[in-house]
Amino acid sequence: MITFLSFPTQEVEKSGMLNKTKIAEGGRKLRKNWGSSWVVLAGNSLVFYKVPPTSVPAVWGPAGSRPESSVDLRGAALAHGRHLSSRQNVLHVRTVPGHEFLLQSDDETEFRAWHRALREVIDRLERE
Ligand code: I3S
Repeated sequence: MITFLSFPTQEVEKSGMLNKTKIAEGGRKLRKNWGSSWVVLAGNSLVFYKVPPTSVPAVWGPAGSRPESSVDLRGAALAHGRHLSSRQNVLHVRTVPGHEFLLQSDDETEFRAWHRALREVIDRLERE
């Protein structure tokens, strides 16, 4: 929880609504269960909230709300997920502990922006 408390001081690279499903946990394949989340990319993490914030500008999750989950992007692999889903505009993220998930947006511009932002953060973390 201490980690979460420090998040709001970090610069948010990108946030927005995305469809998400986890497809593996610690290397073990999971059945897909697509759902939408408010996603925040900041520091070395991708943080997921159940619902978007109500404040403007909308950046972090709702005031005082806890994230649903978060992932550490250090050492993560990012790829297009076209071979893993019939949906359009899917990204595949695999973390070092072997957790894998898909992120999807029906909006292609938004998908490209997420792809670019995630690529930049993962590459930066690799150089640190
Ligand atoms: O890659 P899959 O396993 O065929 O993914 C689809 C299934 O998970 C399906 O659920 P059930 O097989 O449990 O009924 C989901 O409803 C689909 O959304 C999954 O495919 P997409 O292509 O949407 O990721």
